[in-house]
Amino acid sequence: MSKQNLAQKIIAAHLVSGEMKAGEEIAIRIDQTLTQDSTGTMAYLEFEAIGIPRVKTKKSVAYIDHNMLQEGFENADDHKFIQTVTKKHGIYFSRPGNGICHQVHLERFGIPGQTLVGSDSHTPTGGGLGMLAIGAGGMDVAVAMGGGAYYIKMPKVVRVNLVGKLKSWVAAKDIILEVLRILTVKGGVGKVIEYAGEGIKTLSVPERATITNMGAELGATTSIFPSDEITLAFLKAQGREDDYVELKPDADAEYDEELTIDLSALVPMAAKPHSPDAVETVADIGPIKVDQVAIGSCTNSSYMDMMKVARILKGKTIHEDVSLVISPGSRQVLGMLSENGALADMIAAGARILESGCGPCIGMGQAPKTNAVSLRTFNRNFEGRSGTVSAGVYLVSPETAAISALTGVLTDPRTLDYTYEVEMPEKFMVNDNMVAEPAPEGNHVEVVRGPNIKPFPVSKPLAHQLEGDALIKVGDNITTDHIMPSNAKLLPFRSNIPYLSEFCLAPCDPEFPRRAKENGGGFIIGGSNYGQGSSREHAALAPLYLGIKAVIVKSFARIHMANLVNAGILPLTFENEADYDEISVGDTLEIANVREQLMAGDTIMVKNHATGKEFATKIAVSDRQKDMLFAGGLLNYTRENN
Ligand code: MIC
Ligand code: SF4
Repeated sequence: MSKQNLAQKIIAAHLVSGEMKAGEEIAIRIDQTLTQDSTGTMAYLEFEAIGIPRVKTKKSVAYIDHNMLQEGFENADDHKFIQTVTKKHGIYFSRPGNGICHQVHLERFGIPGQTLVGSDSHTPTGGGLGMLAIGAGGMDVAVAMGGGAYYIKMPKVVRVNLVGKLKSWVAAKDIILEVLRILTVKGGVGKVIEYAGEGIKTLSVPERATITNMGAELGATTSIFPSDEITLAFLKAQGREDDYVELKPDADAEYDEELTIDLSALVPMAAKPHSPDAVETVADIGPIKVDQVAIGSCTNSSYMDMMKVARILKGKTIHEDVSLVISPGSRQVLGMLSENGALADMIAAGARILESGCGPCIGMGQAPKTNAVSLRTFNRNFEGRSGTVSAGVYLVSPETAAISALTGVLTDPRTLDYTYEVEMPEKFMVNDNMVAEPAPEGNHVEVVRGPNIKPFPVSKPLAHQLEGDALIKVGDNITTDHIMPSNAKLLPFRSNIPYLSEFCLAPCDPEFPRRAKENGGGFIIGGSNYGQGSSREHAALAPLYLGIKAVIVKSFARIHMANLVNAGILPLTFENEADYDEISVGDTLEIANVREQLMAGDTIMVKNHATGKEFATKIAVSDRQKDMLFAGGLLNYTRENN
């Protein structure tokens, strides 16, 4: 078939079943998987439960990058479990300190044209290399590791046409912030964002990866760049030129939507608190006083980003009211900075250097002060995610972050009186000695399970009737950071759902977990784009543990909806959004003959006993997902069908 865009080409080459018609469920073969530690523990427990002895992918890698503080034994227990379970089952293990999963995967393992699913929403970083890289819940990754297909709705494909060239001190981050400004945090749902146009030739692979990484904030299925001579140069510098394949859309490829961005017209931008799409130019926001600057994360921690930061800081001292923390994305980056002296420039300027990991991005330390303004080069600025509820986080480029750390106020880097270009190194510092290979034969490896490793909750087959109270009613754009908060105190408990469930939806209503338990479960009511953000399946497993039977909202974010189905919880959307207004917390809701209703179609009628009215909801799931709901989730379904 000609006229295919790049996303369609890769999907077609991996298609297992389904029709490539937008909105239809398709199954694709998965070449690679990745996990990180905070979702990985659960993913490997699930992989064990499936009972397949050895992964069937071309390459699966487990990273340790999120839970790094080791305040108690819990994180270390998780690390040891992941290290041993991966050794046994054929998975590579990137040891703590080796770097952030997406950065290291891009450097060392990603291959153009291959498919990757990862138990982290920023897996699309691999799209910077021309991979079809998709974030998913841990159970989906476990199934993919076992050789099972990955199911998605065939996405629409949006062509983002880049023309022109960025001006000095305007960054790749400003491009994706502009896309977010235009499309918003819901604008990418059900879509792949494919970059094209002559402007892409001006962007290196790490810059492309910044853009595909933060495509997650659009709610997109993934984002992708072609694989071209720039990709080859990057792979060559990583000593991996053999992994290169050229990939581009057909000349006459068709797209569902198009958008053009003139790079030469862009200026430095910032996403204001508390949403990645609340974007304005740095100049328009003005010189607000800054308390903290954090540079790093899977969005902006490449060698090239860090070199720009070091150049800006060189010979200067950070403002006395600013705390500057820097976490280079990988050991490769940190090693190169330390070898060429850039690290010394950062330290001399007063930067606090953190280990290569997610760190403050997921609230693992460095919570800012009360009412702080924190500038971060990260991808999410949801309320409270920094660890300080009253803090306002602004998402900016490394260039804007570095100059603002010096001036103490939000500053446009174009005010610098010099320019600086970082050349792509001819050779990166390559050393894979912190990636442990799996055992050739896993049978003899003992999996170490410390006391922090708890079994995951098992759901029951779908009942005939669902009845319970509306336990909570929340508004639009509720994130998984609301549903299942993550911070330095909670992240160590990612394999302990009973404990985590006590904090479920607590940022919206601290009484929710108690109410859910006292009522023996019930319903969650929400607005649009419910569950945006992280891929953490804990945002479905904790509600499952609390007895949630269905979540009724105006619309869902993609990964969270899949996770609810995987957990056996009904994801329902109001047919008529006005019905949302008619429900109050405490109303008793009933779904009679739910199995029959589900069997019959996509409308599920819900009775509200408080108002006496019945209202219609929709369930946008495939037949396969219906079977999963009948079985009580993906694991039960997989066991039944093996
Ligand atoms: C995030 O950025 O929110 C995380 C932490 O990386 C999550 C994964 C998790 O919750 O463990 C994500 O993006 O999927
Ligand atoms: Fe880690 Fe932050 Fe990236 Fe999530 S977004 S993978 S927490 S660096």
